[in-house]
Amino acid sequence: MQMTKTLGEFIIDCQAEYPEATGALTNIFSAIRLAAKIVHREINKAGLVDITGAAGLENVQGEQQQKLDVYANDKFKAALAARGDVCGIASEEEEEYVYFEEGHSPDGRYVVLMDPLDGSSNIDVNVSVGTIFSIYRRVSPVGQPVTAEDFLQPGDQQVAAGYVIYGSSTMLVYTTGNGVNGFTFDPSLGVFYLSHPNMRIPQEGKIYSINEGNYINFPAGVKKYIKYCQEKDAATNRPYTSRYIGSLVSDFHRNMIKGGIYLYPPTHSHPNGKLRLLYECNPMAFLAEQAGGKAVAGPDQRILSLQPTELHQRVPLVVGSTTMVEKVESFLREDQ
Ligand code: AHM
Ligand code: MG
Repeated sequence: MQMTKTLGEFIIDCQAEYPEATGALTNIFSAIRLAAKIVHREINKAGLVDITGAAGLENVQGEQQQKLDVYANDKFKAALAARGDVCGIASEEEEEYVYFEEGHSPDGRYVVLMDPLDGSSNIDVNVSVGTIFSIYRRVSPVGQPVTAEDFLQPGDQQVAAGYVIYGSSTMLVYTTGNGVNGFTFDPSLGVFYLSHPNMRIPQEGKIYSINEGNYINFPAGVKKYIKYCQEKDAATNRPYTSRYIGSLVSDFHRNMIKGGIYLYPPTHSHPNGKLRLLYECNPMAFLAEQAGGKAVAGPDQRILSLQPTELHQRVPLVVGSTTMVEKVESFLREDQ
């Protein structure tokens, strides 16, 4: 495929379709794009950390090394604070939400929620990780400090969401509620190119992704679904293939392209599931729906309709190809 349109050009083209647009979202995407490039650069030399100094130590330049998830958090936070359009952020790396004080962006109309480096335990073994982000219009008055309500909005209020996958190549995939588009980074030029226009998740897939080590504690409906995936049935193309990277962004990205399902059900150690509603499940659910897929926390519990109550709230997640998600729902319903 010929790659001609850059992310910057694409965003400007989209903005031109909305004469009332103020350019705020364009600025926010510029910040995300910049931080993604910086994190990409750092991740790509992560293997050198033993040579240049591990986290908490000084590297050969005498600089303090940071853990990469803290590093990513700092870079995304700084990039977003530097634009006048974001008044606060919430992050997996921050206990409380962060208000961008006077001198930064108190007049911004948007808040950003993020997991700056999801799947970061994979870094040590050279496996793909990602950044997940979610953007809302604030509901409190502009010019005032942000409030918890600005962050605790249901996912169907998201203005935009996306992820960056730092994989065999780095990609940025996002939606503003008008389909999903993917951009691949050319590191030699420092530019993201539109490589995956109008991404659609196949209605039906044959990949299932779940941490089967937790099998004993799964709800009965999930156990039945796993057995269903493993049964032989030519008509439905079973048995399915099991693929689990343990990095939500990577598992989701593969399933979106090939068709498949990702599940993180309640477990013994995580009775509400492990993943966070606000900056993991909601953005992925928005992307899934925009690509023609589905995301639920349980039978008939659409992720995007859930009313959040806490910043770091966890919920079960079933996301991916619509037919597969509906099959899981039907198994779970039988056991209600
Ligand atoms: P993290 O945000 O602490 O990295 O945790 C989220 C990650 C997801 O990327 C991944 O799908 C999941 O945790 C894997 O969990 P587990 O190791 O329990 O299967
Ligand atoms: Mg995470």
